[in-house]
Amino acid sequence: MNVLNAEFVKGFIRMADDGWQQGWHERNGGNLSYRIKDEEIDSVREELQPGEWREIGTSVPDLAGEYFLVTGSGKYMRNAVIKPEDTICIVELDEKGENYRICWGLVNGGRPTSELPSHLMNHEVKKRVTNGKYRVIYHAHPANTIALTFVLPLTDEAFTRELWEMATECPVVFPGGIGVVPWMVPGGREIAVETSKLMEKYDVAIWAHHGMFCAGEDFDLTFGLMHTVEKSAEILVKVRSMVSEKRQTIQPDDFRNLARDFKVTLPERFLFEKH
Ligand code: 2HA
Ligand code: ZN
Repeated sequence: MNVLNAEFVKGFIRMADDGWQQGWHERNGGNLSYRIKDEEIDSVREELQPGEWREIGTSVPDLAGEYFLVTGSGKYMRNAVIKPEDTICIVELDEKGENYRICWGLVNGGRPTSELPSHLMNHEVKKRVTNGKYRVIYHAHPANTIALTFVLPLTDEAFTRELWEMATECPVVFPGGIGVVPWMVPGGREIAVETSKLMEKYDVAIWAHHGMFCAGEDFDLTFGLMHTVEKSAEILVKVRSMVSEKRQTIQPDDFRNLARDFKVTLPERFLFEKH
Protein backbone atom coordinates (compact mmCIF):
# COMPACT_ATOMS: atom_id res chain seq x y z
CA MET A 1 0.00 0.00 0.00
CA ASN A 2 1.13 3.58 -0.64
CA VAL A 3 2.22 5.03 2.71
CA LEU A 4 -0.05 8.04 2.28
CA ASN A 5 -3.10 5.78 1.95
CA ALA A 6 -2.53 4.04 5.28
CA GLU A 7 -5.05 4.99 7.97
CA PHE A 8 -2.38 5.57 10.62
CA VAL A 9 -0.64 8.06 8.33
CA LYS A 10 -3.89 9.87 7.55
CA GLY A 11 -4.71 10.08 11.25
CA PHE A 12 -1.23 11.43 12.01
CA ILE A 13 -1.47 14.13 9.33
CA ARG A 14 -4.93 15.15 10.48
CA MET A 15 -3.67 15.55 14.05
CA ALA A 16 -0.71 17.68 12.91
CA ASP A 17 -3.12 19.89 11.01
CA ASP A 18 -5.56 20.08 13.92
CA GLY A 19 -2.74 21.35 16.15
CA TRP A 20 -1.71 23.90 13.53
CA GLN A 21 -5.29 25.16 13.30
CA GLN A 22 -5.40 25.57 17.08
CA GLY A 23 -2.44 27.95 16.85
CA TRP A 24 -0.12 25.64 18.77
CA HIS A 25 2.57 25.35 16.08
CA GLU A 26 4.10 28.69 15.15
CA ARG A 27 6.93 28.30 12.61
CA ASN A 28 8.50 24.85 13.24
CA GLY A 29 7.20 24.61 16.81
CA GLY A 30 6.01 21.28 18.17
CA ASN A 31 6.37 17.69 17.04
CA LEU A 32 4.45 14.42 16.92
CA SER A 33 5.34 10.73 17.00
CA TYR A 34 3.42 7.48 16.65
CA ARG A 35 4.63 3.95 17.52
CA ILE A 36 3.54 1.93 14.49
CA LYS A 37 1.76 -1.43 14.94
CA ASP A 38 3.27 -4.58 13.34
CA GLU A 39 0.37 -5.03 10.92
CA GLU A 40 0.54 -1.35 9.94
CA ILE A 41 4.24 -1.44 9.08
CA ASP A 42 3.70 -4.73 7.19
CA SER A 43 1.01 -3.03 5.08
CA VAL A 44 3.52 -0.44 3.76
CA ARG A 45 6.72 -2.50 3.90
CA GLU A 46 7.26 -2.59 0.13
CA GLU A 47 7.50 1.23 0.16
CA LEU A 48 10.30 1.39 2.74
CA GLN A 49 13.83 2.29 1.67
CA PRO A 50 16.10 2.24 4.71
CA GLY A 51 18.86 4.89 4.82
CA GLU A 52 21.97 5.17 6.98
CA TRP A 53 21.94 4.40 10.71
CA ARG A 54 22.34 7.48 12.92
CA GLU A 55 22.57 7.97 16.68
CA ILE A 56 19.38 8.73 18.59
CA GLY A 57 21.34 10.52 21.33
CA THR A 58 19.92 8.29 24.05
CA SER A 59 19.21 4.64 24.56
CA VAL A 60 15.74 3.07 24.44
CA PRO A 61 16.34 -0.71 24.57
CA ASP A 62 12.66 -1.53 25.16
CA LEU A 63 11.84 0.00 21.76
CA ALA A 64 14.47 -2.00 19.83
CA GLY A 65 13.33 -2.90 16.32
CA GLU A 66 10.20 -0.74 16.45
CA TYR A 67 9.04 1.67 13.75
CA PHE A 68 7.81 5.23 14.37
CA LEU A 69 6.09 7.86 12.30
CA VAL A 70 7.54 11.26 13.32
CA THR A 71 7.60 14.87 12.20
CA GLY A 72 10.88 16.22 10.81
CA SER A 73 13.27 18.59 12.56
CA GLY A 74 12.76 22.17 11.40
CA LYS A 75 9.60 21.18 9.49
CA TYR A 76 6.37 23.12 9.84
CA MET A 77 3.26 21.36 11.17
CA ARG A 78 1.15 23.40 8.76
CA ASN A 79 2.86 21.64 5.85
CA ALA A 80 2.10 18.09 7.00
CA VAL A 81 -1.21 18.14 5.16
CA ILE A 82 0.08 19.59 1.85
CA LYS A 83 3.53 18.01 1.56
CA PRO A 84 3.67 15.07 3.94
CA GLU A 85 6.59 13.31 2.14
CA ASP A 86 8.75 16.37 2.86
CA THR A 87 7.51 16.98 6.41
CA ILE A 88 7.24 13.60 8.16
CA CYS A 89 9.11 10.30 8.12
CA ILE A 90 9.03 6.67 9.18
CA VAL A 91 12.07 5.62 11.23
CA GLU A 92 13.20 2.18 12.33
CA LEU A 93 15.22 1.61 15.52
CA ASP A 94 18.13 -0.86 15.65
CA GLU A 95 18.30 -3.97 17.82
CA LYS A 96 19.90 -2.01 20.71
CA GLY A 97 17.56 0.98 20.63
CA GLU A 98 20.51 3.34 20.14
CA ASN A 99 20.35 4.18 16.43
CA TYR A 100 17.62 4.96 13.94
CA ARG A 101 17.34 5.02 10.17
CA ILE A 102 14.85 6.84 7.98
CA CYS A 103 12.83 4.37 5.88
CA TRP A 104 10.32 6.69 4.22
CA GLY A 105 9.67 10.44 3.92
CA LEU A 106 11.80 13.58 4.39
CA VAL A 107 12.35 13.36 0.63
CA ASN A 108 14.22 16.66 0.59
CA GLY A 109 16.57 15.61 3.37
CA GLY A 110 16.57 16.31 7.07
CA ARG A 111 16.25 14.47 10.32
CA PRO A 112 13.47 13.42 12.66
CA THR A 113 12.30 15.97 15.24
CA SER A 114 14.92 17.64 17.44
CA GLU A 115 12.91 16.26 20.38
CA LEU A 116 13.40 12.64 19.28
CA PRO A 117 15.10 11.71 22.59
CA SER A 118 12.09 12.98 24.58
CA HIS A 119 9.60 11.30 22.25
CA LEU A 120 11.34 7.94 22.35
CA MET A 121 12.03 7.95 26.09
CA ASN A 122 8.38 8.83 26.71
CA HIS A 123 7.28 6.04 24.35
CA GLU A 124 9.52 3.60 26.18
CA VAL A 125 7.96 4.45 29.55
CA LYS A 126 4.40 4.47 28.23
CA LYS A 127 4.82 1.16 26.38
CA ARG A 128 5.91 -0.42 29.68
CA VAL A 129 3.36 1.13 32.05
CA THR A 130 0.36 0.67 29.70
CA ASN A 131 1.30 -2.79 28.46
CA GLY A 132 1.82 -1.50 24.95
CA LYS A 133 -1.51 0.36 24.73
CA TYR A 134 -0.14 3.92 24.34
CA ARG A 135 1.23 4.80 20.91
CA VAL A 136 1.15 8.60 20.56
CA ILE A 137 3.45 11.30 21.99
CA TYR A 138 2.63 14.93 21.13
CA HIS A 139 4.51 18.14 21.84
CA ALA A 140 3.02 21.60 21.17
CA HIS A 141 3.28 25.24 22.26
CA PRO A 142 -0.24 26.18 23.46
CA ALA A 143 -0.17 29.78 24.65
CA ASN A 144 -2.41 29.68 27.73
CA THR A 145 -0.65 26.73 29.31
CA ILE A 146 2.70 28.42 28.68
CA ALA A 147 1.39 31.68 30.17
CA LEU A 148 0.50 29.90 33.41
CA THR A 149 4.12 28.76 33.82
CA PHE A 150 4.98 32.41 34.56
CA VAL A 151 2.28 32.72 37.21
CA LEU A 152 1.66 29.44 39.06
CA PRO A 153 4.22 27.66 41.23
CA LEU A 154 6.03 25.11 39.02
CA THR A 155 4.69 22.10 40.92
CA ASP A 156 2.59 19.14 39.84
CA GLU A 157 0.17 19.93 42.68
CA ALA A 158 -0.44 23.56 41.70
CA PHE A 159 -0.97 22.85 38.00
CA THR A 160 -3.11 19.78 38.53
CA ARG A 161 -5.38 21.40 41.09
CA GLU A 162 -5.78 24.72 39.26
CA LEU A 163 -6.53 23.04 35.93
CA TRP A 164 -8.92 20.52 37.50
CA GLU A 165 -10.85 23.44 39.01
CA MET A 166 -11.39 25.27 35.75
CA ALA A 167 -13.59 22.67 34.02
CA THR A 168 -15.54 19.82 35.57
CA GLU A 169 -14.45 17.35 32.87
CA CYS A 170 -10.75 17.84 33.69
CA PRO A 171 -10.41 15.47 36.65
CA VAL A 172 -12.22 12.84 34.56
CA VAL A 173 -10.02 13.42 31.48
CA PHE A 174 -6.72 13.53 33.39
CA PRO A 175 -7.40 11.93 36.80
CA GLY A 176 -3.72 11.10 37.30
CA GLY A 177 -2.80 14.77 37.24
CA ILE A 178 -0.15 16.80 35.45
CA GLY A 179 3.62 16.93 35.85
CA VAL A 180 5.80 20.01 35.49
CA VAL A 181 9.40 20.22 34.26
CA PRO A 182 11.26 23.42 35.28
CA TRP A 183 12.88 25.41 32.48
CA MET A 184 15.59 23.34 30.80
CA VAL A 185 17.45 23.40 27.49
CA PRO A 186 15.21 21.56 24.99
CA GLY A 187 16.27 18.92 22.46
CA GLY A 188 18.61 16.82 24.56
CA ARG A 189 18.78 13.79 26.77
CA GLU A 190 18.56 15.65 30.09
CA ILE A 191 15.09 17.13 29.50
CA ALA A 192 14.05 13.78 27.99
CA VAL A 193 15.01 12.00 31.21
CA GLU A 194 13.06 14.47 33.39
CA THR A 195 10.00 14.27 31.13
CA SER A 196 10.01 10.50 30.93
CA LYS A 197 10.17 10.28 34.75
CA LEU A 198 6.91 12.25 34.87
CA MET A 199 5.39 9.99 32.21
CA GLU A 200 5.69 7.10 34.68
CA LYS A 201 2.64 8.54 36.48
CA TYR A 202 1.12 11.25 34.26
CA ASP A 203 -0.10 11.54 30.66
CA VAL A 204 0.69 15.27 30.60
CA ALA A 205 4.02 17.02 31.23
CA ILE A 206 4.31 20.81 31.03
CA TRP A 207 7.67 22.32 30.10
CA ALA A 208 7.97 25.67 31.87
CA HIS A 209 8.07 28.67 29.50
CA HIS A 210 8.01 26.30 26.52
CA GLY A 211 5.02 23.99 26.01
CA MET A 212 3.39 20.68 26.76
CA PHE A 213 3.88 16.95 26.12
CA CYS A 214 0.88 14.59 26.03
CA ALA A 215 0.79 10.80 25.74
CA GLY A 216 -2.10 8.59 24.73
CA GLU A 217 -3.52 5.48 23.17
CA ASP A 218 -4.50 7.00 19.82
CA PHE A 219 -4.65 10.32 17.96
CA ASP A 220 -8.13 11.30 19.20
CA LEU A 221 -7.36 10.70 22.87
CA THR A 222 -3.96 12.41 22.74
CA PHE A 223 -5.15 15.46 20.81
CA GLY A 224 -8.25 15.62 23.01
CA LEU A 225 -6.09 15.56 26.13
CA MET A 226 -3.91 18.47 24.97
CA HIS A 227 -7.05 20.35 23.89
CA THR A 228 -8.74 19.83 27.27
CA VAL A 229 -5.71 20.96 29.28
CA GLU A 230 -5.23 24.04 27.11
CA LYS A 231 -8.94 24.95 27.26
CA SER A 232 -8.81 24.75 31.02
CA ALA A 233 -5.67 26.91 31.04
CA GLU A 234 -7.46 29.45 28.86
CA ILE A 235 -10.32 29.66 31.36
CA LEU A 236 -7.85 30.18 34.20
CA VAL A 237 -6.09 32.93 32.25
CA LYS A 238 -9.46 34.64 31.71
CA VAL A 239 -10.44 34.32 35.36
CA ARG A 240 -7.07 35.62 36.56
CA SER A 241 -7.33 38.50 34.11
CA MET A 242 -10.65 39.56 35.67
CA VAL A 243 -10.00 39.04 39.37
CA SER A 244 -7.14 38.11 41.66
CA GLU A 245 -9.22 35.60 43.66
CA LYS A 246 -11.93 33.27 42.40
CA ARG A 247 -15.25 34.09 44.05
CA GLN A 248 -16.29 30.42 44.05
CA THR A 249 -14.84 27.19 42.71
CA ILE A 250 -15.00 23.39 42.85
CA GLN A 251 -14.01 22.22 46.36
CA PRO A 252 -12.07 19.12 47.51
CA ASP A 253 -15.25 17.31 48.58
CA ASP A 254 -16.86 18.13 45.22
CA PHE A 255 -13.94 16.37 43.52
CA ARG A 256 -14.34 13.38 45.84
CA ASN A 257 -18.03 13.13 44.91
CA LEU A 258 -17.21 13.44 41.22
CA ALA A 259 -14.56 10.71 41.54
CA ARG A 260 -17.08 8.37 43.16
CA ASP A 261 -19.79 8.89 40.51
CA PHE A 262 -17.43 8.87 37.53
CA LYS A 263 -15.41 5.96 38.90
CA VAL A 264 -12.03 7.63 38.69
CA THR A 265 -9.31 7.73 41.32
CA LEU A 266 -8.13 11.23 42.21
CA PRO A 267 -4.93 11.22 44.30
CA GLU A 268 -5.56 12.92 47.65
CA ARG A 269 -2.34 14.92 47.35
CA PHE A 270 -4.13 17.14 44.81
CA LEU A 271 -7.15 17.66 47.09
CA PHE A 272 -5.42 19.80 49.71
CA GLU A 273 -7.24 22.57 51.61
CA LYS A 274 -6.37 26.03 50.33
CA HIS A 275 -5.98 29.06 52.55
O1 2HA B 1 10.80 23.36 17.20
O2 2HA B 1 9.06 22.53 19.56
O3 2HA B 1 10.91 21.91 21.34
C1 2HA B 1 10.41 22.14 17.71
C2 2HA B 1 10.17 22.28 19.14
C3 2HA B 1 11.32 22.08 20.04
ZN1 ZN C 1 8.93 22.89 21.65
